[in-house]
Amino acid sequence: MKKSIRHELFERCPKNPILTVEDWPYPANAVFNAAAAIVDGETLLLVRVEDFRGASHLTVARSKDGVSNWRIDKQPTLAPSPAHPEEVWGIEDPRITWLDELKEWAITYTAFSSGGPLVSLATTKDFKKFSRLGPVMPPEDKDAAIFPVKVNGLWAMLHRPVVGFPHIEGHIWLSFSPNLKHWGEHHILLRARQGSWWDANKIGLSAPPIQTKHGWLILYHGVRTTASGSIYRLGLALLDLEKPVKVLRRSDEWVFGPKTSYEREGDVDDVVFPCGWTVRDGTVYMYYGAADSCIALATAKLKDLTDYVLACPG
Ligand code: M1P
Repeated sequence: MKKSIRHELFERCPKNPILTVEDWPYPANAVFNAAAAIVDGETLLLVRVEDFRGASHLTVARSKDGVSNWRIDKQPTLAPSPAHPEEVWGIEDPRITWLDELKEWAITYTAFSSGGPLVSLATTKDFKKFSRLGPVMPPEDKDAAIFPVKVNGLWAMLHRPVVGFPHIEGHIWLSFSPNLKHWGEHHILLRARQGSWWDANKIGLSAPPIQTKHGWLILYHGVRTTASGSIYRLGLALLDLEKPVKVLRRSDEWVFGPKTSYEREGDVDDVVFPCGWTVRDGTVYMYYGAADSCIALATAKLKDLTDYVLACPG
């Protein structure tokens, strides 16, 4: 039977995968799930690197065009700190946000503590020296990113706690803080759907929100459980610019999913997992971990994404 072909919003880079362990200056099992930002006119990826024990650390890779000629730090840029016991089993899946008010970058990441994965926060001005604020959400919580500007005088963070009752579920929450360290005013924002949906039971924020004139553009992953494992796919949503607790739109269909061999086969099959996207001249560069093994790139016009999400159900 012929499968129906539909228009895809994102176009895969012909050079995919753009970064693999073969490119790494030191031995590693996998490089994936990288945060992304434009720093000094270059693309900077903060890459999750998994070593041969299974623990992860973060390493910076820089490129002028965001596609090729990556310059990779010769050793881990941000490694788990013995002074931070919550990082005992590694640090994973960072997201980067520029906080103009503080003139520094905020990095949210998963710290794998002996009590489970939690959200930790660090700041940096140069991606060389980092100041840790420590855990900001207790386990199990992941997939966090900070908004670049305050909302009604407070910092805002999207994150994904997991609950185990009556069955395992993960929804995206929005919380607020006066100082980046202490978080409260927790709101459930985007619920995982149920039943046969592609984003049933567990979802999580992918890249940090992008500010557009129509609202905050949200990229999130949905996890579909099947007989042969999970499939990680991506959807879009739009939040109100002034009151991001209000979801204006949400895509019914996924907008990107595993298709190519590097997305379908790896340490964890059938995973596309972006932790960062950048915007250059109206084009969105989405950097994603493919099958928990390598890093790939797909691009889309920002206008196409906002047109699409504006046409989605309210
Ligand atoms: O293996 C797929 C992904 O699984 C986890 O994602 P989540 O908890 O959001 O479902 C993370 O371990 C992630 O790093 C990994 O890519």
